[in-house]
Amino acid sequence: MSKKRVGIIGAGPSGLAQLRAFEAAKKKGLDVPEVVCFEKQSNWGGMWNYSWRTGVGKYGEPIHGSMYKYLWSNGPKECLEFSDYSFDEHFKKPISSYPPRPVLFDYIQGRIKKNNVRDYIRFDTTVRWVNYDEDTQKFKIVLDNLKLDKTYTEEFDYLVVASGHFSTPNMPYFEGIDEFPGQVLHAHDFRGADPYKDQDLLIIGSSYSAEDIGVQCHKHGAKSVTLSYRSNPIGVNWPEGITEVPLLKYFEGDVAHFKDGTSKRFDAVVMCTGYQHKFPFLPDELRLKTKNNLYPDHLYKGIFFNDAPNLIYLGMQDQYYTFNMFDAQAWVSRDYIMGTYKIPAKAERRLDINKWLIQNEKLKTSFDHVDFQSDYIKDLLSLSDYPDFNVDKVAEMFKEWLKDKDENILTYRDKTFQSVVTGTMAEKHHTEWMDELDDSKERYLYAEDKEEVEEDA
Ligand code: FAD
Ligand code: NA7
Repeated sequence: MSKKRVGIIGAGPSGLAQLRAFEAAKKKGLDVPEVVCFEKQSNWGGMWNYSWRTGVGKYGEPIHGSMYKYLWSNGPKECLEFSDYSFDEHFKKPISSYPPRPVLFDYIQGRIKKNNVRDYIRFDTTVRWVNYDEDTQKFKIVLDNLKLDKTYTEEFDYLVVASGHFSTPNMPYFEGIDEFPGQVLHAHDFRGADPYKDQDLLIIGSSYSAEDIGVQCHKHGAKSVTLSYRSNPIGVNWPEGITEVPLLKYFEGDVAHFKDGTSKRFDAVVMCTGYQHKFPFLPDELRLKTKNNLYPDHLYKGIFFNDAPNLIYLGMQDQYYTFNMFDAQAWVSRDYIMGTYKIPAKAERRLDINKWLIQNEKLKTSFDHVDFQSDYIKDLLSLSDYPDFNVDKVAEMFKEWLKDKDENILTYRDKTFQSVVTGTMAEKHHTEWMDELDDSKERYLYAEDKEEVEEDA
């Protein structure tokens, strides 16, 4: 009998987790299916693979990356640590709790470089369209080899969608914006604070991107940062130079008028207004339709598409947990594909989904959100052999992190946490975050050693 075939769309942290899960089974001597991963970029890492480009890439595909220069982890690394590949194993020494992007990118790659995972990935390949044949229960996938400009088709028994959901901007309209003389862009196209030095910057939104881009621009020398919220302000203790105001109503030239009757002149506008879950390669009946939330409807165990469970979505939730959640999902997905984890009938799956949706509706505070996603992780961990980790302790760290941010948004990244995987306490970074303008891996990992060498010489 020929081997079952599994197609994975995307080689970001979620797709790589799926590949790693199969590798782990193979190492145990199990007979794994044939796995192929399609990645439209030329390298792996998804969001963590920084792109200086905006708009379209060298082959004319929409740019996936939304990350920017000077991006430091926005949560403690101890909350996302792989439980089968620790930070200690990778870096061979304790590091701080909030590393910059290149350091986390290095960590993600360390685990997969140990295996031959790269051989399973077809880079520069976009998944253009998917057809599902109900009779044969096979997915027919139309692929574009971007380098060769060749279109071809392949068939799979299972399809894992790991294409991310922080890439297609949600871009609202505000009256008068068409006449605004300065730059207007979405966070997706923001590539770093440098252009906004000495500028008055308006940011729309009150979630992670608004907070992080606002604080980064403040740190790197913006004259003023004004954050405009629709529902709730971020409400932390803002330093002088950052203010929060209610929603923008309209522009008059370069002057923005807000709902509370106040107004101010701006040089540039960054829309930190979130992203759309967008799957242009999936037909209507297979497409996940959801907003950014902690439990998207139609996904059993947060991953199996209820109408066709051989279609598996990874990482589609709003995220407190990231890398370790993708892992926990990928291990369950693998066991389903390999037949060692059975799912119940559709109606029973619907009841389970409803149970989570009802709980999700009841959540009020950020602490509730953390507890909810922690419960979800525990549920996943109970279903596979992904190495257990102390989820309650991680939930506590998330709550500490939320409190730290409330207290001082400029210094929370100087705090340290203890790993639940190794017990190692993080080191303080050699430079306080507000004074550290260089986010390179070399400076982060070796600057201190270098200074010592220079002093000794
Ligand atoms: P992605 O990383 O988005 O990867 C999806 C992959 O799919 C990409 O490589 C893409 O090219 C590929 N793809 C998409 N469509 C196709 C197609 N049709 N064909 C082939 N390939 C395709 N998380 C944290 O834990 N800490 C942080 O500090 C943090 N900061 C963030 C900052 C920003 C600005 C953003 C946008 C996100 C941040 N995140 C952070 C969350 C981040 O999204 C996750 O850490 C992680 O990257 C999600 O992994 P993923 O594999 O699900 O998706
Ligand atoms: P989020 O977390 O989805 O937040 C989107 C924000 O945009 C949120 O504050 C919304 O306000 C706001 N929004 C959405 N539409 C509008 C309109 N029309 N007008 C004003 N404000 C609006 O996205 P982020 O980009 O912050 O974070 C996504 C990921 O990127 C995250 O994982 C980070 O790690 C980085 P609301 O509260 O709904 O009123």
